[in-house]
Amino acid sequence: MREDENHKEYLEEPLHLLRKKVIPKLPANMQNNVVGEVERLEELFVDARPPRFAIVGRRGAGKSTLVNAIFQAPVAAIGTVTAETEHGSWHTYTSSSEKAVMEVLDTRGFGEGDDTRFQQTQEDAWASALSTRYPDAILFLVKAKEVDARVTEDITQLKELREAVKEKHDYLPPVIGIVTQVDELDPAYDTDPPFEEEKGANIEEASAHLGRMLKEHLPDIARIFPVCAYTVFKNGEMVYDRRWQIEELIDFLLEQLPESTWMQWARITQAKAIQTRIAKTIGKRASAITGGVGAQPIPLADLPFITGIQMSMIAGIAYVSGRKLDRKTLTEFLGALGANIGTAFAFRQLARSLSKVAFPVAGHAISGTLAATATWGLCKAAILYFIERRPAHEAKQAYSSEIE
Ligand SMILES: Nc1nc2c(ncn2[C@@H]2O[C@H](COP(=O)(O)OP(=O)(O)OP(=O)(O)O)[C@@H](O)[C@H]2O)c(=O)[nH]1
Ligand SMILES: [Mg+2]
Repeated sequence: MREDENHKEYLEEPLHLLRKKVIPKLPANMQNNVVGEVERLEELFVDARPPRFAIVGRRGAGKSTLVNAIFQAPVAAIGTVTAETEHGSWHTYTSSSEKAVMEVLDTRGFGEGDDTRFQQTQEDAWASALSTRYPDAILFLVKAKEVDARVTEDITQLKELREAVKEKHDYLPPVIGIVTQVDELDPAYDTDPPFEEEKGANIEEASAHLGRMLKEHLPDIARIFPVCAYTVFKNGEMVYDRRWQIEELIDFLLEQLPESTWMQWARITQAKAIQTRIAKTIGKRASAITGGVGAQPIPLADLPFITGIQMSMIAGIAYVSGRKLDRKTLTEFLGALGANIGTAFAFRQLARSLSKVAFPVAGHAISGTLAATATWGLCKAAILYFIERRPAHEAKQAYSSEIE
């Protein structure tokens, strides 16, 4: 797949080259620090995979609606990842542009007891659904108007699912309780967020109630979120938006997810705050690497490897913003900064020719401080350009003022 090849070329290879060519030459006492930072960037870039959730809740609880609200688009599950079982199977959700992917363990029949039409018991079904993968987190959805109806029975099943994950994968997924459809609570005339006053009080009461029930059985419950996920789409466009607390939920989920899923999460949610947060994380790590490598003067011959890390940082930030990983994306940005990138056509050549452009410094070597400063300046410029979608001259200005 083209996208995968580019992932290797732009995000993985520069780190690999640095490990192979530059790190072995560093003094032993510095190697550990730099390797540590490289590993942290590799977790984001090399181990990247889609986030996985178990979304559990009764029929009509609002599971599909929540997924749409997170994607800000009407997404349909396409295919199943593993063989469909009677109670649970993994579905892949993709945005229409197929730019972002999320995997969801759909637990049909949840809260409906053992249905005699099914051959498998709930436990067997989970065991087979969990044979290949596990959810990073479990979202437990309950309708606001039903928080006190038979929830205890559902919590028992929820615990079983969590234990099954623990048993099979030695991982105890965090559970987030989500009170859905809060707009349906009284008073009915108050239909538009932000829900305050009387409605706000009723929402708080419903959340507190679910919180108490859950804590009784799951003392380590991560958090309770009341949300409204209601949206209307026409021809793929959102024409009505009643979402409330979804951004807060998305933000909180980032912290529950492993870093290997962060880049996908940023693309799925298209939330600028999240994209910026992840871009800064990438930038800090890239700066630490380039600065660490250059704690003593960087020989000219090693400059392309430093530039390679900077380019992969820029590519990573562009990717997080929803852009493609390709040469066009990078050259567009470099052009905006006024870099003449000549005739280089492959990524590696690009780094080589850019190392002359990016550090127009006299002499035979540049310092690590300068390398780190330049990296951070490039990070700021890339955030402005790709995430904030500011014009080229503003990005250039941000870079210049950082290195002056
Ligand atoms: N007013 C309001 N309606 C909602 C909200 N979320 C979902 N709904 C409605 O509730 C109904 C059920 O929502 P779904 O998202 O289909 O529920 P589900 O859990 O996926 O249901 P199943 O797939 O059948 O198990 C739909 O008519 C939604 O439009 C909400 O926050 N507010
Ligand atoms: Mg559904």
